[in-house]
Amino acid sequence: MLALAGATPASGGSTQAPSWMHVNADKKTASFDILMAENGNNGTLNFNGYGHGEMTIEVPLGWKVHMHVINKGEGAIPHSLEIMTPAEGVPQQAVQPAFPQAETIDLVPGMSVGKSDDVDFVADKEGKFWIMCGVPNHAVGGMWDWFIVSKTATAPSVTFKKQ
Ligand SMILES: [Cu+2]
Repeated sequence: MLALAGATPASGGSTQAPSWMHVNADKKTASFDILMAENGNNGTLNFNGYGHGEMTIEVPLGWKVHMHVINKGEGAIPHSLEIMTPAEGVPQQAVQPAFPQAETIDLVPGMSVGKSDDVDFVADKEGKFWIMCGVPNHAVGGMWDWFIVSKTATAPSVTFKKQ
């Protein structure tokens, strides 16, 4: 059972450098603090408050990506995070990550409330990817956002689109 996902990332949205993004241009490293279930948005199925593709994180091709991922726990259920290659629809649960190591621990059962993990990978292929929760039915429920690796971007950025 697949759910339809938005076909394109946020465009015409508001591009920002949020406080939870840290950039080291010399080391070509982009760091992001990701709070899973940060608040009640989308029934708590969100990353930093965003789901259903409302948030787009973009990094330049070849940069190192560090994500400090915490289950903030609004809703008091487990969550996880992975970067995946978009498919026809959002998958029911975790699939093979798009980049080696681009996944948290407890990918399918989810990390319990308060648990954190560090995800490190190299954004070594261009394209549009999804940030999604691997816990069954969460991505289908909207717990997914965009992750773009761009050959033309010169710095990391985050774009928000309210739907
Ligand atoms: Cu989840």
